[in-house]
Amino acid sequence: MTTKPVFDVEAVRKDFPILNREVQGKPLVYLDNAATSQKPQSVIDKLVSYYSEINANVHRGVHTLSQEATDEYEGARSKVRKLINAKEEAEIIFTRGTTEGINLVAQTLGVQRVGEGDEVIISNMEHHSNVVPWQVLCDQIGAHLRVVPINDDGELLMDEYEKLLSPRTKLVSIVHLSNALGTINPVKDIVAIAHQHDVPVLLDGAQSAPHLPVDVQDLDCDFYAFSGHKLYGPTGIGILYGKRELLESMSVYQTGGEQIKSVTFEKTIYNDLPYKFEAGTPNIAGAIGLGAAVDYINTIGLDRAEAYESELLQYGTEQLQTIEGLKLIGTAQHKSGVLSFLLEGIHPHDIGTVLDTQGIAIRTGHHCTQPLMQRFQIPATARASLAFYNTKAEIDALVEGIHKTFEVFS
Ligand code: C6P
Repeated sequence: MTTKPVFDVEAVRKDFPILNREVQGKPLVYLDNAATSQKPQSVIDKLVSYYSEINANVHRGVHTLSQEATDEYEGARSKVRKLINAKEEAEIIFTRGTTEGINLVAQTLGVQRVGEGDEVIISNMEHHSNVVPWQVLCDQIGAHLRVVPINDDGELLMDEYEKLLSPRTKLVSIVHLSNALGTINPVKDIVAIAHQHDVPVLLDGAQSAPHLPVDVQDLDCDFYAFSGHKLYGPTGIGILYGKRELLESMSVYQTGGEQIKSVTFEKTIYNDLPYKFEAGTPNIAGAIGLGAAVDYINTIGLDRAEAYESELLQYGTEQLQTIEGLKLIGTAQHKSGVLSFLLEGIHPHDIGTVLDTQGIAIRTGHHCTQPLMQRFQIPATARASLAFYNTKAEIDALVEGIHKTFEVFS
């Protein structure tokens, strides 16, 4: 008989120094992980050791420091490749984050593939970072955005998606895990259906990379973009995965040092992948810190983290549902750790303010998904978002904080 592996959350919490601090005289309850996650000591130490022992520019120097920095930087690329099971390091491009990855694809492949009167498909639950770059592209070219609708639980209407695909469709870009609802979309099916029409698919992995094991070859997506800072790594670093043949066919995004092979005043020959898309001195420390975050995640195991987070989500959902006057927004069958809610008669910003007095950090607002808020005819929600270092006791604190909020406004 095999026993279920126990997830030792108290041991995990010791790896995150910030979780020891107090806010407004109360122990910090950090439930804003979808905005950015906290960093383990190993990532913090890696950043300090990079700057105190190695700091040098990469791919440029023959001196020892530059070579060490290059080895660490390229080592991080390799760790990310393994994490998402890309075929080769050449398919892993360092960016500033999800937003930059999507803009990169829109302004390269998008400009090349999408013509006047063509269509780009997104969904009603996209983050602004997966709306605006496509809107800009469509405006530039005279193309049109098509939007997959969702039901009241916050699930994509897959029949409508299939109906939207036509010979005019040139790209599909869909979020894997919704930051505002927690919905996990059936992205493997979305990709397979688009491919029947020879349409490439970009997946916005900002929220899925930190919470679900991701295998880009299994998903068969053409692009997958995510951010280091939500994956327990530093800010200002992210990843765009792309299939080699597409990346090779794409024009350049930014130009300058690093991304060239040779330059004369008459002609420039661009560098090979992935450097073709990494113009200028990159965020070396950020990439190396992200590599350390991947090492850390591997010690936890994303599959174990996912199982634990889904147990927390179930507990949190049950607890919140017991509160009279609370309405959950985002009740998909297939969900990850996001609890978006409304309290009758209280503006979400006021909920956030009262919870902060209790040391509880949540996000309130439209979560950069205004079209989604319009779909639900609400201005904002209060959102608690979970990570594997959260506990049931913290959910209990949230529930208590919500009761307190009702008291304050009664
Ligand atoms: N969502 C949130 O609180 P950047 O800013 O580039 O790291 O990530 C943008 C982004 C793109 N897609 C999704 C699904 C996201 O959730 C985010 C970031 C944060 O929900 C900040 S708005």
